[in-house]
Amino acid sequence: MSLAVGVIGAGVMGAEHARILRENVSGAHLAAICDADPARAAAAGPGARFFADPHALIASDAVAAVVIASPDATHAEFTLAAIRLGKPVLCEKPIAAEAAAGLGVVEAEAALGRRLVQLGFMRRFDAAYGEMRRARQDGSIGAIRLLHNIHRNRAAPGWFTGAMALTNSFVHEIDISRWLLGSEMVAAQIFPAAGGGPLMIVMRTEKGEIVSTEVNVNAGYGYHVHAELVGSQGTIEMAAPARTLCNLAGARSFAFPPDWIPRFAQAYRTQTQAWVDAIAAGTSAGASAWDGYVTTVIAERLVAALDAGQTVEIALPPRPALYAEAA
Ligand code: ISE
Repeated sequence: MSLAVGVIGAGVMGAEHARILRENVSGAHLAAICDADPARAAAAGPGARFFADPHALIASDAVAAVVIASPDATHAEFTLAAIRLGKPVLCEKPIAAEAAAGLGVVEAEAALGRRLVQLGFMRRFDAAYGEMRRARQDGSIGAIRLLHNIHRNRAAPGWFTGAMALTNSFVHEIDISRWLLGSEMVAAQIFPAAGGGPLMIVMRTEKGEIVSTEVNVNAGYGYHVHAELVGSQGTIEMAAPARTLCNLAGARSFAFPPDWIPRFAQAYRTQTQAWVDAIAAGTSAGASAWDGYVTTVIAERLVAALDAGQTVEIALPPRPALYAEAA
């Protein structure tokens, strides 16, 4: 039986989720779509049932599972509504705009005793990150010492506030670094460059690994994500983010994509398929609500530390048994 999915939000990510459900996923279909703008919703979900009210979509009998791709501040509210109705959710990151709201989601799911929430940390489904994680697991580059991350966006949209470089962008590196290393972060320090950005963040893990990240939301030239894992015997890093090279006018070059969708197209598709398959199998996949909460706690602590430049110690509440396995 095909899973009837309702998508909340028809902006850049909502439209992409709707397209993936219509074109790239087996075992599920786009049943409903919700957006404040009916024309935008119709363009993203031709033939899907339109809802103006997200809560009506979540409650509808025509919807068995929900993708949340609305503005960050609404994620926790809609996820909680789905948990109350026992409906599985694929929620775009972050889990919430504030850590306290993220904890509310974790507590609701832990009280239910069953994982219904998958966080949209799609990088876990990216082939390059997967190879890097396997290199750590099989010990091929020796003991892991460092991880260097680069996260550059071409240009931040007008509505992107300063704190969102941490709460909306850097949460990806928090999650992927925990997942790559299999370690929890225990301390972090942030250094804004002159003028307020780019940001340089250094984190330390419980095992003493160091994670450096440049977050640059206005890099100018394109979308560019890079990572290099440094071990005691060697390193493993991402290759150029391109399938082809162009030889022209005395130079060899490749193009950077304008945003994250082309770079992570395969990861988004694999993520959605894993979500659908896990629902059918009664299991769970990808990042959990707990993983989402942890990233939001760290991002929030760093927002508070931005001006002070102090080292932030990271303290988390006990991990509920539901999330016993490591990230
Ligand atoms: C955006 O919301 C995403 O999730 C992208 O993957 C990320 O690279 C970008 O910085 C975020 O703003």
